[in-house]
Amino acid sequence: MGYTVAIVGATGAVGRTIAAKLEERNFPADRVKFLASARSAGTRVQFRGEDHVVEEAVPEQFDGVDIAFFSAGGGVSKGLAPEAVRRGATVIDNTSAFRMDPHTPLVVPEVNRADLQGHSGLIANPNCSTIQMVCALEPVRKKYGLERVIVSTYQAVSGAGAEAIEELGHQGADMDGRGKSDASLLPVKDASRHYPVAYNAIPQIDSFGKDGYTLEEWKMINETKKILGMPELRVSATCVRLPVVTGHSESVYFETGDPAADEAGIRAALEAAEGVTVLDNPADQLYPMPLFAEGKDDVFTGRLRKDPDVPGAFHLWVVSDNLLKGAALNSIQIAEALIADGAVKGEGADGTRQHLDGNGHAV
Ligand code: A2P
Ligand code: 11C
Repeated sequence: MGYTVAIVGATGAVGRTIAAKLEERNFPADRVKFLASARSAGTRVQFRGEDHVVEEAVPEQFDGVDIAFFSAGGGVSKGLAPEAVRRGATVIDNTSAFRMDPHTPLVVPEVNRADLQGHSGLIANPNCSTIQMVCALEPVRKKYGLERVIVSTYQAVSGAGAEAIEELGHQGADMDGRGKSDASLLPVKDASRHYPVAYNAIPQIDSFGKDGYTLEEWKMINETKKILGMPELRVSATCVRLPVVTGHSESVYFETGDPAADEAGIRAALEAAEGVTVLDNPADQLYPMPLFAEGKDDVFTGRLRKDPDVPGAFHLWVVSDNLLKGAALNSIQIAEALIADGAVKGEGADGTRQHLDGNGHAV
């Protein structure tokens, strides 16, 4: 018997990608519920060749749901994810709501799958820019160690949702309006100033803290330490939004602490890593670019070179589709790992499943 799955935020950039990926990967779902806000209840989405009606995400929707993918913003997750868990669902949350909660595993399966063990129904999917970076760093860490990371990102607008993709489209259509186009969304929807992203680079993703870092930068710092299980790791980030639709790029400087580490060894570690592709041939102008990573599952790495001054330190260019490995794909891989490990909540060894309604009664 397959699973009953819910997608919360099914009309959004990530939610739609989750549905497409579930279909492509033949995910063992008997039924998929498409949930969003009351605004889009009644609209339709296509899945497995059929029309499905979008319904409002309310607690009762989770009765009988085995696996729920949340991607509708932190506020929705904070309100509804615990409800879904209480009713017996295993929640994979793509927002930042629970990521740093010490009781919530924050998982990239290729890196820290073991952290899924003993979960209590809620698993957090990391931030997109963090995921692709740790996929590239973990093989290096395993082989040579890791002491310090300094990253600058070049992030696509789809990270800010479907509306941001639309806004870039309007801005980009108007060549003469360069820099003057209407902007109402970036860098942060409810901020007092907005800037066009077309023909621009905005060094602000999410709000600023008092320390001058943005929340996106802190996500990269804190999530990286948690996923790698290295609270002592020195990490710093500068996050920038570019007029790219999909695919985040990152310039990653890392210090292994091992003066014997060399380019060939790092390249071999990356080449052997699951989900990582090395595309690195400067003589042939081969390196990763977001336009060509879009729609692909892997994390692409290239431009590997030794730091000229610091022994055991390197620079690497890392690109991945932020809606796939950065969000939908990683979430589905978490679900697949849970299924493979028999760790979907409420599932007995005999394949039976237990769900409760809002009153704690079996359904
Ligand atoms: P809706 O289409 O009804 O607004 P994106 O990240 O691309 O902007 O998408 C956000 C997703 O989160 C959309 O599917 C959106 O649905 C959904 N969403 C936003 N607010 C809520 C809410 N209060 N309850 C449930 N879903 C929500
Ligand atoms: C962006 N990385 O590209 C952000 C989106 O999962 O915490 C981050 C949302 C999240 O805008």
